[in-house]
Amino acid sequence: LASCNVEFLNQVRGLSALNGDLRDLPPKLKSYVEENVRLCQPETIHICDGTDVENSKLLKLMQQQGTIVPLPKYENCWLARTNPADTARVESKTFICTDTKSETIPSPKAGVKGALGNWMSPHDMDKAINERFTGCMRGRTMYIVPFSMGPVTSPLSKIGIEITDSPYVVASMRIMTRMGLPVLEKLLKGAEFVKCLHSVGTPSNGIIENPSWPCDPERTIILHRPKNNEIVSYGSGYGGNSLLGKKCFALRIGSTIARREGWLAEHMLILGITSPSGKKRYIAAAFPSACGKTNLAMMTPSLPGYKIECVGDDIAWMRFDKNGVLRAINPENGFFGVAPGTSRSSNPIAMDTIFKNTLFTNVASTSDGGVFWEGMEKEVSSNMEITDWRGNNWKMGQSKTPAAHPNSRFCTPAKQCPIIDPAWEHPEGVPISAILFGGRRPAGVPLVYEARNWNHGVFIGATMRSEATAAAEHKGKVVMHDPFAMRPFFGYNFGDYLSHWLSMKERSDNLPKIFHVNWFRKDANGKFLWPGFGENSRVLDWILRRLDNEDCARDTPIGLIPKENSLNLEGIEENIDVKELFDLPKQFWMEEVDSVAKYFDEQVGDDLPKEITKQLNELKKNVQSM
Ligand code: GTP
Ligand code: SPV
Ligand code: MN
Repeated sequence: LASCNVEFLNQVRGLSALNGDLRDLPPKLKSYVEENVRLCQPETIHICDGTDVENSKLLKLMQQQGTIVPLPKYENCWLARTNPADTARVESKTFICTDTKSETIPSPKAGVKGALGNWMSPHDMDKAINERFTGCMRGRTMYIVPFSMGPVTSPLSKIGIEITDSPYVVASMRIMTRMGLPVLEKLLKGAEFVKCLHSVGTPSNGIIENPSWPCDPERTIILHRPKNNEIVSYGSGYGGNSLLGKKCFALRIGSTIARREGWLAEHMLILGITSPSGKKRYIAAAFPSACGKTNLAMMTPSLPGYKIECVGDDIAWMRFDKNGVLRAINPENGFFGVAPGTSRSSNPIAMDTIFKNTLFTNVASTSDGGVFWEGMEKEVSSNMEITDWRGNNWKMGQSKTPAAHPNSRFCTPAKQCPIIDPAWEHPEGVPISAILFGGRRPAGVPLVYEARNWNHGVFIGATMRSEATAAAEHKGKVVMHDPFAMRPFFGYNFGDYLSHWLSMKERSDNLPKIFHVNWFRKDANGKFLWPGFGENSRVLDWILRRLDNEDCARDTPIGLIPKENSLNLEGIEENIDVKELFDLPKQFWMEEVDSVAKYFDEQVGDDLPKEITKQLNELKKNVQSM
């Protein structure tokens, strides 16, 4: 098979009959496929059309292979249990390849490990690919997945081709992107595409320990070559490592395209909010992984008269239109959401979305054919038998390990969301009035504050920090710097990224206002000071009033916070310690400024735009005079 080529496969194995005809592919796509058939040497090829028939076949195949089991309690729902070594993104094995290192990352200070991405030379990337991909699909089917990020008809959308040997990836891409024939048609008309090559791999000793979830954790690698609009991912079948439209394309390659074309590709939810007076606005918000985007995007407001509608929960592509209005599309077609913590009380809208046509990964299962995870304790009867994410018996209140993996997820079609925004697929995108930054800050950072202007807002995004979560391989709850919630997703040098954000100011007289929020501040006993979830509508209410220029803010050293009694707390059940929620401890902020200064100095150095240094000096001066 070493010498196999597309024509050969096509003719000898009757692949055109199997699914699609390779000879009909547009020339560029055909040569991309041929090249990778030669490299990966698959047994067969399958061009995905995205139809129900195709999907059913794939689901059946995955059941036979043991990759998924049905969840008969619901309609068309499935559970995949991964190899326990393949449960989250692997940031340390993720690289951007450019001719020079400085295109990818700022130079960290001597002796300091860079924390703003990993660079690889073109030579090393080619080597890494050849070492891993040569013959890696022997005995397997190679799926050709044409997909669109964004509605197929939107001028803001972009096309990708994912070549993969994982039916799980195909089924997931069908949910997360627009996949199949309409995209092929667009390609036939000459559309460009981002090249995405993926294999779950085979360990170098040839032994696949867990045949229902093949992977190669030791050699896993996620590579991006922005110059060629090219992504190559090996060894993992999980989430952001393998569904290449998501973080790899929409954020890492996306941000490099956005920089070239003058727009923004961001790790942000998009929501529509209608106030009691009937005025509707859209807000985009960047929180790091597992810090509340899906929950805010689908929030059920506790404040009477408010309505939230969801455009997207993870990624926003935004550009200023000719009138200077920032317009955003959600490039995705589904939600790949964190399961634990999702419940009728925290996120009823998600619960009303996910129990049909959903692929669950690494959640626990119940003896009546349903799912279970931490947070669902009140939603299963106590005599239910539970099997944990690893497939072992699990007893509520007795087992020491969690039933569901902390990064277990649901993969579900966005259109099923009962509050999906009527404009969520509008080709021109929705107009953004405010941008929120936020993270998990157990101490010192108030519930909400407003940037004084665009540059200050960019500074606030640049100085974001958050506790580590289970979405990647970081251990413990250490507070990490995570600028713009993009630290794992920058496609190019963070200093240049900041300049790009600062330059947006020239594109509009009508810039969105920028805010910082923190739902996660804790009291001395480690209890959250703010109830969060639906109560976050009270913060959005204040933000909307600020957009209407209501005089409800007062200046502080760090920005504008609500004037006394201006945050609407009417009818809230919990006792809220407003004073502590908005307290600005001088010692904390002195340390914060030092930590940010050290981070910029060690990690960004000369690549830090002067304006950001200016903002930092200003903050320092303000904090010293506290
Ligand atoms: P990614 O999909 O990884 O990008 O995560 P995300 O930003 O969409 O986070 P998500 O909304 O899934 O929330 C992650 C976790 O934070 C869940 O366990 C939620 O229950 C919890 N969470 C979300 N919002 C709040 C909140 O307002 N308060 C508190 N205390 N927890 C929250
Ligand atoms: C995140 O980690 O921010 C996610 C999940 O949204 S993944 O698709 O794995 O990146
Ligand atoms: Mn995310």
